[in-house]
Amino acid sequence: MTLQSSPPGSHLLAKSWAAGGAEPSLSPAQQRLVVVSNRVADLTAPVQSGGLATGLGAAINTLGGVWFGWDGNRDGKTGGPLKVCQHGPVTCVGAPISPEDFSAYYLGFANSVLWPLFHYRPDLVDISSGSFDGYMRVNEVLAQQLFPILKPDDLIWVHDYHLIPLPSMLRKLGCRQRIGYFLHIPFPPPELMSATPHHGCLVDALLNYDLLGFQTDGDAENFKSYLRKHKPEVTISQKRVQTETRTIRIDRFPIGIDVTEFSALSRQRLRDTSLAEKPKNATPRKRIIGVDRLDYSKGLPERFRAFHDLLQRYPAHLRKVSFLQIAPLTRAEVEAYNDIRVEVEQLAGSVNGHFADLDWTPVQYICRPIARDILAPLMRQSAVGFITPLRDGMNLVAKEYVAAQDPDDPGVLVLSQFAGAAEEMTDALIVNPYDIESVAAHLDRALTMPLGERRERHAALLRHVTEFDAKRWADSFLEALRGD
Ligand code: GDG
Repeated sequence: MTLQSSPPGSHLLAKSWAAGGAEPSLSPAQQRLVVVSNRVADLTAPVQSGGLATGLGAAINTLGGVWFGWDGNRDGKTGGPLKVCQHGPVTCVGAPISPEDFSAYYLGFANSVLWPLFHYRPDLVDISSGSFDGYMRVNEVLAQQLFPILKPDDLIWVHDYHLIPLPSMLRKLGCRQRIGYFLHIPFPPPELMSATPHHGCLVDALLNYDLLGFQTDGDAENFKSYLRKHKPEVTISQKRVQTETRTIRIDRFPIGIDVTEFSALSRQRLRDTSLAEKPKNATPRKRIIGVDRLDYSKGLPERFRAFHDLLQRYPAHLRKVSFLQIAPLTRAEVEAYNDIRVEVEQLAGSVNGHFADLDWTPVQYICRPIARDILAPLMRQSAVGFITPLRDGMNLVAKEYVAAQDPDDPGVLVLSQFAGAAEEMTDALIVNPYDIESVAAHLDRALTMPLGERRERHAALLRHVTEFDAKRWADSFLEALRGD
């Protein structure tokens, strides 16, 4: 999910209660929101990163509620004592997971099977024995630990691919509350879904939810196509699926960002002068910026190749442009992530080796997280936001780049057609990331676009990002979950 600057879960250690012990004192609000995600968001962080924390933060702070998930530590005992911490009206509850279960559930089935398959990369799937069992076991224990905390009127909102089987386990325990699910990543077409081990069991589990939310219409359609092909017993209409026992609502809820917060952050002065300072007498250079977790789904090698092609075929940009790619490491224990790291480092080095001069380094590649209050002004200063994933559920960075721009002199967003965001952000320059020459041509167009066209495109994008922001995402999901 979204990246956090402090170790997730580290704030949960304030108090603990034994599993199965007395119920902790929770907010007295009538209908509480219970959010369940792989990790509990750090509600103590002064500025939350990403739409999940900001969107849900607003909703959960208004309704009051519980945020339940893994406590973020890797040396726990699955099923051991929960860690509880109160932040205003929100009770954060962290569950421990043992190193073996973490390996099977998180590194194994979630991130070596589901993540690559759902991002259309069956070639990167690594099915190790026991990973599915570990995935199911962790979901089962989480359900057992969550169930005693629930109140009859709770609204339960489960997030992402780590927790697909959770509702069937909760239902078995007797949970009758309304449960909604939001998938942050793409839902693949039926041919790929059916390549997922135990796909029938996973989809049966999804049919225990009351609401299934996807990022795009395409994802919701893929899910329904799978049902048409593999579950002929269910009745499917535009926004509903009827099983023998349940009516499930299906819809798209494109996630958004907190535009006001990010825009304000982008207007702050850069405090990291090493990134802001230009050498004396330097020619003014336009900056192209990319910000992504270092993940093979983000299309980084293709992006570096396109930048190389730009310099090769459009020499007018030589010495006048630089490309800053920020790509903090994630999931480093998964082999495919090491491979992509090596490849990206080689490509960054090769562009610089080819084109750099004593006073010009065309590529700046930073493989560590950069603080959010530096990231936002950097985006504002950049002439091009270069966001070209090979596949992405939504892509919040595309929305952050738009929010960060000066409306009087905005930069241009170059966006992959395979990001969920492309379904809505049609005023960006939409590119096919595999077509290197065409991406380079679009970069050239972005760098030379007249001010009038930049303003027009940006105004349309900003209107959209502002209307469909993080709060609207959370409010519309919860409204649908309540059945309003
Ligand atoms: C998943 C889906 C979907 C990145 N580097 C730094 C940093 N970030 C922040 C960005 C942005 C967030 O992390 C990344 O969000 P994305 O949406 O781009 O991507 P995923 O992490 O893959 O998220 C995705 C999302 O869930 C939400 O539903 O859009 O499709 O894959 O907020 O700014 N933040 C800081 N330093 C960094 O170096 N501070």
